[in-house]
Amino acid sequence: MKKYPYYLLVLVMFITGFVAVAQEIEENKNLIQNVKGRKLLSLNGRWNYIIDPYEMGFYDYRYEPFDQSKNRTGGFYDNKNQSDKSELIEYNFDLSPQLNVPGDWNSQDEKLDLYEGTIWYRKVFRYTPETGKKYYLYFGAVNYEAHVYVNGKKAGMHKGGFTPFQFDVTDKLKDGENFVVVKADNKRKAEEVPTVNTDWWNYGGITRDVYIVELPESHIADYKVQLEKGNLNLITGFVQLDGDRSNQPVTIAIPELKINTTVSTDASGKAIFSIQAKKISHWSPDNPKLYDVNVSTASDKVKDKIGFRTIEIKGTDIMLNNKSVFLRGISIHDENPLIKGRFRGQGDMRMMLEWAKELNCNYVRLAHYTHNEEMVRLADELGLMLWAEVPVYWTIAWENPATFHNARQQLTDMVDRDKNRASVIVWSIGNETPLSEPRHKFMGEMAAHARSLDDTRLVAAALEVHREGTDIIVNDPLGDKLDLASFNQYGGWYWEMPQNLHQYNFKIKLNKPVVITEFGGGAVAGFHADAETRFSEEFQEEVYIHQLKMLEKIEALRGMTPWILADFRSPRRQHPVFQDFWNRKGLLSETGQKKKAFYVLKNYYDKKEQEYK
Ligand code: GCB
Repeated sequence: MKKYPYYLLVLVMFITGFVAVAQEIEENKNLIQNVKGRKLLSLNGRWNYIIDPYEMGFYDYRYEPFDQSKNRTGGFYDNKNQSDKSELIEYNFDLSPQLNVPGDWNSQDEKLDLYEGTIWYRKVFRYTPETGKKYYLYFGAVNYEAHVYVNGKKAGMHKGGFTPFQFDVTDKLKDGENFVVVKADNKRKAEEVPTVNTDWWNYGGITRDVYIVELPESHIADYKVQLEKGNLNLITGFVQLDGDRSNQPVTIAIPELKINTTVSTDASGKAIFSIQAKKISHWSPDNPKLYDVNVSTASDKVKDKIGFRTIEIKGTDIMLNNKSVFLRGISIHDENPLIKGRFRGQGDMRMMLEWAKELNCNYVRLAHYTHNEEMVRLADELGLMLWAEVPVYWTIAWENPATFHNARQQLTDMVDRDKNRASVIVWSIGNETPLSEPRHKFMGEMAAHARSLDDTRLVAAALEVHREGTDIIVNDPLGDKLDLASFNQYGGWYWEMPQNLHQYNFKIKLNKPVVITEFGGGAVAGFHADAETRFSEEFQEEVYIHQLKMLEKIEALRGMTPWILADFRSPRRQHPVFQDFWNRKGLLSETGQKKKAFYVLKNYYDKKEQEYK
């Protein structure tokens, strides 16, 4: 890297408003690839918690933070207990109730159902760190802002509710009893990503796994092993070392393909490789083949399971391994309707993906933010292609540099984490973002960033549409920078009755494959009436029947992800009888009951499957 004078750098960062942000993400580099393939101590389980709506564990009564660097003690992260009976301490973790981690707090304590604010978590554990090793504290996700302390010392802070982060805690762990304290704050803010207004529940807390990761001092930090764009036989990628890194031999072995290649790292610790392979059994929904891949150095080794496939656009076709596919999809939130909460583990995720398979899907949209790594690995295993998305949703603060930086970081972290998963075929940079110049600039840069991170997948977004008379017009200028003509439209629900949709025609200015990212309507499972009665299963069924007829008129139609697999919770859905905080557009209810529209879509997908055989 070219060296600029320090003061110049600081000046530039200050002018662009990046100073605070740069500090926040300082420690969040080289996210550990394949964390579950590492030596771990799981910190999942019961954590004590303190609800702190006034943040008295963080600020004093003059609203000054208990700043460690100024030696101002008093924060809850001290995890104090009375040292004698007269000492005044106005909190106590030992005597506080417990929450399950992973898990949102809303679904675990009735009084937290609608809570938005700060909760302190504490976990005590025993550990024996060894000398000559590196230790990271790794979080799958915490919604939204997390301040993390180890044995009373700040490890770092992270913003963003759906992507993993880690802190180097090598010098903070000790032999014997240790404690981690997390301040998790899910207050919505206009300049954050997502912003204040969404159509999903703002589940708070430590919603994904927590681990202490032990690594050799010189270790494999990251790697990518994928097919070269457009080449079904060339495996390319890189390995990035941390610690002692330059001029190190790195071996990539795929025994089943008789591959065993050793390359050397450059001065930055990166080794790139390109390996000609013979007779790869390519990954697809019909053949979700995963290969054992071993990456090793003199001091470290890691094992992964990786599928190899190509995904490209050819005119208006989507080519999977050079064969045109139709994306028979469905949208999914990271929420188990049966427990009214975020997925807590593999079982919840498997249930959702098995429902998608029952619908005869080969594709799923993981809306509207990054889902669990486990979900993506399950899709690899079950043979489901994925649309993976960041929560750039609706009215983001387009002109705020820190907001852009945050969104871009979330995109980077998602791509970093999932770049080895064959199932992911689309990186989505956002959903239904209203047109304006600042938005075009923001989203244009996001698209370019996605491509610079990974050129082996498609880049897309749910674009804006509008209507003129009976024309549904898709001419969002962002479309030029994307691979798909993908958009949401709610004919038959938010506008027009289903029976009249046949009058409508699409005017799509993009010569690209058309993938409908959303359509749908709401129904209460078990509520039966005529097809004109809102919230009846028959009304929803009618929406699907007429939507599918209307969509079939689009010559370039190559897929869809109707909204949505299962009913989900949303504070925007207020009708006391039909909704009661549930968005009812699910094809399954919150008890897992299939609605009539489920079968309409399934029949359509059965036909499509035959068409594309
Ligand atoms: C949309 C949004 C989705 C909503 C859905 C609805 O366009 O993308 O997040 O939940 O509509 O139900 O209105």
